[in-house]
Amino acid sequence: MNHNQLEYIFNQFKHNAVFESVQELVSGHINDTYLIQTTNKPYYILQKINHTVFKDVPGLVSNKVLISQHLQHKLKHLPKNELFRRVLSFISSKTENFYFKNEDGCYWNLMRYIDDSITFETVNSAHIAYEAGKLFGNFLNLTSDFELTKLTTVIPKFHDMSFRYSQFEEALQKASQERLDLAKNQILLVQELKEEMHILQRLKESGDIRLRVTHNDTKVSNALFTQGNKGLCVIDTDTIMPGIIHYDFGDAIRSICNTGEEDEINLDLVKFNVSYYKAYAKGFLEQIGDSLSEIETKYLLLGAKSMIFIMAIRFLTDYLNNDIYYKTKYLEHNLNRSKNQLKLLQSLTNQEKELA
Ligand code: GN1
Ligand code: MG
Repeated sequence: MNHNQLEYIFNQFKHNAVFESVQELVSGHINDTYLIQTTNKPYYILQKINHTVFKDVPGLVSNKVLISQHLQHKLKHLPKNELFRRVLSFISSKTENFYFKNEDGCYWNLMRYIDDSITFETVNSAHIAYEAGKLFGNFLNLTSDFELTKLTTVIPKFHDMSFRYSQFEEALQKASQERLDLAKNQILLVQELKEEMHILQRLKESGDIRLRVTHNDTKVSNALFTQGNKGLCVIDTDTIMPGIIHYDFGDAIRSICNTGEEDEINLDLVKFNVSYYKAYAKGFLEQIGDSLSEIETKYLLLGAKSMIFIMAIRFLTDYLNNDIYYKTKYLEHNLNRSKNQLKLLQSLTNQEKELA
């Protein structure tokens, strides 16, 4: 996409800003994200939504906007400027939708950029882990009274373990011998863990664990912090859907407690940090603990294990399928991501007694 095309798309939204320049932000695995710099602040984030992955983009955008409006309403006592920093705000397009559909069939959406904030790919202090716990816990708390039926299920069975496991088994049937050989150890590990990793799935299906509004992509890079390292805003609300609280607790732990990055290939650097787990859990439970049922609380740790596992099998499955889902930069990228997650899971399991 060149500057002129991006400027054109930016100007299909209702704002009074003058486009100055654009910079691609390369962090997500799915969508394309651009920072639009304008002659005056605020700047904006323009996003092209991957409609191969997200089949119902209007539904996705509707979820994001409804949740933002809900949060804005809850926080309406805050000064406007502060509110803009704490909640994502989406800009309507000139066609009155919160997205713009280009002639090529691609969907775009625009939001205000929250400047003067920082993000982390890996966490470097228990304080950040604690702040992230408070931030995501508060997000779930504030959205807990949002009516689930208003949400579109943007990716059916997104964190459904039985579904992900069956996709893995299907990939095993179709994969090339070369990839099967290279992934041999990871495949065996996944198969060994199958039973334990279905426990939460069954509790969800039986209704013992209830459905709530969940974010479903609570990796720490989806949390903005202030320059003073305070939790500020939850971003990337693409995958908000009904789910169990363990998904969000677990996915945050998956990224916060990994001493290495998700793409780290030196597995000696990938360990599970117990003190960050405790700090995250403290912040999280301070915000939402009172409204959790006994069974929800009891299984939080298994939630962390299950989310690490689900990401390990999703990366592994994509590797076996010849990398058709996630953006990859080199041939064994997905396999290495999967090894990383499995190493993290093993490290957690080795330290499980300290976490109970
Ligand atoms: C994808 O694109 P991004 O980074 O927001 C994925 C998440 C994974 C994540 C792993 C729709 O999110 O489920 O946890 O990569 N999103 C989708 O980093 O598949
Ligand atoms: Mg995401």
